[in-house]
Amino acid sequence: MMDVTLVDLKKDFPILARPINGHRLVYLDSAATTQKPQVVIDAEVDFYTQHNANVLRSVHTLAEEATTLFQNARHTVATFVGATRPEEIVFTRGTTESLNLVARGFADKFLKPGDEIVVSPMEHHSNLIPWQQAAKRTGAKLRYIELSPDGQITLEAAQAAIGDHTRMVAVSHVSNVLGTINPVAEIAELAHRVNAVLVVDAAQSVPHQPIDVSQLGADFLAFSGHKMCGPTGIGVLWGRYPLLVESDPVIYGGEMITYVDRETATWADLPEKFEGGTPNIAGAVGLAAAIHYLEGVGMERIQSHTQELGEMAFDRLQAIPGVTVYGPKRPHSAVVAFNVNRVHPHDVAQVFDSLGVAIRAGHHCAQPLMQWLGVGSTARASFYLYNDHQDIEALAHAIEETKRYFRQ
Ligand code: 7TS
Repeated sequence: MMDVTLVDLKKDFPILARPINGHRLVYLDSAATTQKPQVVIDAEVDFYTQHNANVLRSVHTLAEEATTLFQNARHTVATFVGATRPEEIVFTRGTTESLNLVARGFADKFLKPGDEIVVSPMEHHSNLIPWQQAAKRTGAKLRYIELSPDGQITLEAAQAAIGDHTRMVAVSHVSNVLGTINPVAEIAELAHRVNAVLVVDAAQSVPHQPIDVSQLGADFLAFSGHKMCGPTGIGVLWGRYPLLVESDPVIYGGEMITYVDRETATWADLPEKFEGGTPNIAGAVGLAAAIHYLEGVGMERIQSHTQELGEMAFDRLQAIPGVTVYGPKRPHSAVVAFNVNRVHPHDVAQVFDSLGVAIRAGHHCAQPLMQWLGVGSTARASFYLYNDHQDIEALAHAIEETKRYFRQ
């Protein structure tokens, strides 16, 4: 473990030293993408300056070095999430591509007319539209787990939605809007009781907490490198080995075959079957560097730090008159969605930006959730390991300034 307090970590992220509009940058948009520590930037630069070559193809020295680095990155990811074998790790562009891969490669083959896919209204569009489309293609039906008034999935609600016709359940581990932490292990039990397959969108959980796929009970798990200090354009699909073996490839081309003749082709073993074309090699190397960095800090420490920030921000904002905060009070992850009464969230974000405070405003790619909340959009502050209590004060100050600006 690194001998640093989490507050000192700001130094590891060069961009955080950049002033924005004459102010210290207070970066509160990590749920959209996290900043990158110097070690991750260096790992990518080192790859391109010292080892760059395509992977799994040529026998020259650089090609072998690049292949070793790429496969080492796969091992790093496998160990990080507790996969039983590295072949269970498929590199993708991100969570979105991972979930689409399951929908096309597995669900299309597995689902029959009348089968049910269970989702929740809090899903990011990435974990909803692929299932809407899979339902259209296969004749399956979508069924929703209804949320509790504060935006949680209760076991009773999950039980009411998961039944004899359920073949797949697709839920997020942590909501990117409400900050809800869903009871995935219990949902897994309900799904498995009826022989359904559980797909977990872990885009907002893998960056924040230790994950062991064998304990979580998921059958597929999707996440993105860029939300955990890694580069953009690299993500992961983990799947149980037999389910991946059963799944069809969805990208056809180079390096995903064993034999091709004029009419037919046969598929390579896992995971190459799913990785047609040249992969994001430098991205995988950068993701491995990010994982080593996070492990150096300690995932338990990151979890307690970012959850504390989320809960503290929730309480702080809820105490400000004229502010509405969404989602459960406890437990609450590192994401806090809110509205300032009678001020459009985009205007809120604009005032914040003038103060150097970066937040997101909009529907957060969760329009059915906005419909459930009865709002068009919200502002959202989200935290990561480099944020601290001062950043929450800056958030609260920016809200007061917004109210002053709009004369409330
Ligand atoms: N699922 C969840 C829960 C997410 O938060 C996101 C991205 C995705 C899937 C998609 O990830 P991608 O890497 O494939 O884009 N969420 C956000 C967000 O909240 N603001 O910007 C992106």
